[in-house]
Amino acid sequence: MTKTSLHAVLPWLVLALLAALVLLLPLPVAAAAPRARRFRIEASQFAYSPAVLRVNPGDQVTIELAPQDVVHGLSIDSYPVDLQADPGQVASLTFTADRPGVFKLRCSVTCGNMHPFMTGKLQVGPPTLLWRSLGLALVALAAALLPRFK
Ligand SMILES: [Cu+2]
Repeated sequence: MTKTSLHAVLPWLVLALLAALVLLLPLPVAAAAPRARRFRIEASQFAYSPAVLRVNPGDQVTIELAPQDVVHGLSIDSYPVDLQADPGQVASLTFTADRPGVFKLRCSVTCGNMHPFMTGKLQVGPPTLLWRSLGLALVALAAALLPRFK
């Protein structure tokens, strides 16, 4: 390999290495001690309030479902959570958030015509996918700018 071709290839190698690092490197997660978290979720046609629950992996999460108008339910994908309550009543349940990721909250009672859109989300741990996509976008930007600096 001549000196000039190495000079041309090297920046791309560095970028490829950076991209691999962004994808594979474990993120420095602040190791928070598991805590007890309690969420009172008010449900009404056709939304939850709050609709987004953020917890750390290992947290003991208690959910209180409090329907405001008609009977509503709440289930969480991949978690053994399924609550139902009448308006004015509260149903609650505690579970351990032992799976990191983002999981959908769904109403498990047909509560009206917009019922399928009654959703929310449980985010367990930091949004690593978001950070990795941002990192990749930066590497792609660097790659796009690279030829200009020759
Ligand atoms: Cu509902």
